[in-house]
Amino acid sequence: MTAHENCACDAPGPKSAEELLREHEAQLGELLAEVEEEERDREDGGVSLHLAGLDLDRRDFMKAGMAVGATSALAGCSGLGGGGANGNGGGSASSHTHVVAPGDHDEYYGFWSGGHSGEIRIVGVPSMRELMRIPVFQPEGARGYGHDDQTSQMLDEAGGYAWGDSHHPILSETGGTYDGRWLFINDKSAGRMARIDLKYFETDAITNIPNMQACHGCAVQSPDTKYVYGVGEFRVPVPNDGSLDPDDPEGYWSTFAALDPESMDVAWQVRVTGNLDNADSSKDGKWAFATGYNKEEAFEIEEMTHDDRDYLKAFDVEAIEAALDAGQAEEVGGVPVLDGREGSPLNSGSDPIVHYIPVPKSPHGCDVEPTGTYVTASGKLSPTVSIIEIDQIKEVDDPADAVVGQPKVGLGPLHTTWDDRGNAYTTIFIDSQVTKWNVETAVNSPMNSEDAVLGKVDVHYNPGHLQAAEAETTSPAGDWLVSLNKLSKDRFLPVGPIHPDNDQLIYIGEDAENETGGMELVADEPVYPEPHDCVIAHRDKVSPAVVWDRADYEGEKEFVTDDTARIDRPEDGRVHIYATTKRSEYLPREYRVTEGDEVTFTVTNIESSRDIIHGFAFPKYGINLAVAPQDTREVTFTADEAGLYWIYCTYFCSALHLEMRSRFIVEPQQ
Ligand code: K7E
Ligand code: CUA
Repeated sequence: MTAHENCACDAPGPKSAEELLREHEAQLGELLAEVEEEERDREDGGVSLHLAGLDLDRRDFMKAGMAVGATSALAGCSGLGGGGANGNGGGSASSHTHVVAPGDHDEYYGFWSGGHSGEIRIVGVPSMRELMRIPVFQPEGARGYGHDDQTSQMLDEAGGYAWGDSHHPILSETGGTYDGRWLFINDKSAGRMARIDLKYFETDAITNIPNMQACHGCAVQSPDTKYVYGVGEFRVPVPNDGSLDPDDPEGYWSTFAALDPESMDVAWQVRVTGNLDNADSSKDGKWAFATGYNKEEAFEIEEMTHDDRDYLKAFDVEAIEAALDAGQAEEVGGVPVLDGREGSPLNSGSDPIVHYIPVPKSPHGCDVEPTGTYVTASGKLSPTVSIIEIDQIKEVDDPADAVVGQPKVGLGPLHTTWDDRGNAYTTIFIDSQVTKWNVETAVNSPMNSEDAVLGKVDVHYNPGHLQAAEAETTSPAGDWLVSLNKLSKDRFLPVGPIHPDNDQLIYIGEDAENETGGMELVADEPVYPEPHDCVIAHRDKVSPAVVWDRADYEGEKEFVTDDTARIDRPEDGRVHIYATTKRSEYLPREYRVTEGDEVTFTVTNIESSRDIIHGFAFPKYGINLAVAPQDTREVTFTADEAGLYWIYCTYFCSALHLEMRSRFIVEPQQ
């Protein structure tokens, strides 16, 4: 089959949804038959499924997904049906309880990305209870994020956008395991990377990465987090100021960025051929990997998905550092950039900085397994996962020879995670399943065979990422796995046309010779759109403070006490109010300023009792501070309109919480 043979996009005129669906059903049926046929003919795994170029909207695509279920005899799967033909889906009760009794704690912290809600969510695993949300790329009222001077300035300096699109939360590591210090998160809606301080569970830095739009993949350098990697997905003209011909692909860049985790400054960037997608680090830190699509460097979907192969890019970190030391970087947008495109001088010698390893088309997931021997790339338009032996990358003459296994796992493999017994778990988007397979078996069996597959479990529906407990470390826990499913369809009470996603908890602690390989679906969890990925750490590895340590902001902000609460007027037109909060009053009790004054509030919560938070809401200026015990927040505004305004407490802190309010009086100018 040629790439365009089944492409509906060539058809003239708009079609009805029904026509498109019928057409797509027929195409999928043909494709499935063809995959079976090609598999017999070919040993190299170069199966191409031309799905992306189909001119279908999302809903039609999903309906077409059901057609895959209907033709499942061909693919050997049970598709999207509620209960599932393999008897593991739907409403079956589980023998593995995930219920955490009232007052008991979960064993794991889960850190979820919030997708276009721009946030991070903390979820207890295995209860799947949402414990907290951490706003990252957007202002948020409950935590006063983007309301006080410090966080609003941070958001402004990072571009001042009202939202973000967070996909890949990554925990910092020491010695190859989570150290509980930081969480990093990309922003696909801009070229941004943020850091969350896990002492206070707050965003404390956001970097706007130059020469990049759509920072997608995110990884830390194992084992000790010397770098945080941010991966530019979209190719964009550099400089992007209208001076370049937008129709000339030559002027477009996609870059791989390494940030210093302490300063969050960009340490270096590498420019590549094609674009980039997901990323991971080798366990010894010597390699960073990124999948990519569109090596065609095209602007439109049909051309982007034209070729049978795309690349897994392997970045040789030592070679990159040597090239930087040798002064071979060009400064662009204020950061050093190395040219890592195919055939560039830095890639032509014996020590290329980027190795281009061909894998079946449009690889998406990029995951290094726990022993660090292999990195996998999942071809989202191929039914296989490619296994690359990391030590072979420098040894082989033909980069393709570094691919040492290619198990056939199902239609639309996206992401892979790991247990502690040498098994991999891959989400299968089109089949709506998770496939369990053994890594060594896959390496030792023929390419494109199902020999390594241990079982499949239906998920509901169309999974993106999945993540097992401790799976990014060198010793995964091997008990719980979460499948982050894009669609929930009929799984919950309907809530209007925009549905929640469905995160499903799967027990993977026991291997079994049954259809699921022992995987057991345990719980559904509706989630607000749209998490992409999560990372799950044992609770022993995370130890947040429950009350602020004022030493952490000494010298930056004054810790106000009832004795030092005051109203200063350092100069004409400037008022600085130092206030305390406690149950159930603000001190000073009221504030008088003059119209036009620039006012700064420094507000300390002088309580030291756990979980006694006071709000400081000033609706007139769109302000709500959340001041935790022993914390101090500052906010500055101009009192530009005479009148009386109530400041009130937004956290229900005591029986007299409603009375906890103060008058802010703006007197007219004389
Ligand atoms: Cu597959 Cu952004 Cu990792 Cu979504 S990405 S699923
Ligand atoms: Cu303080 Cu309510």
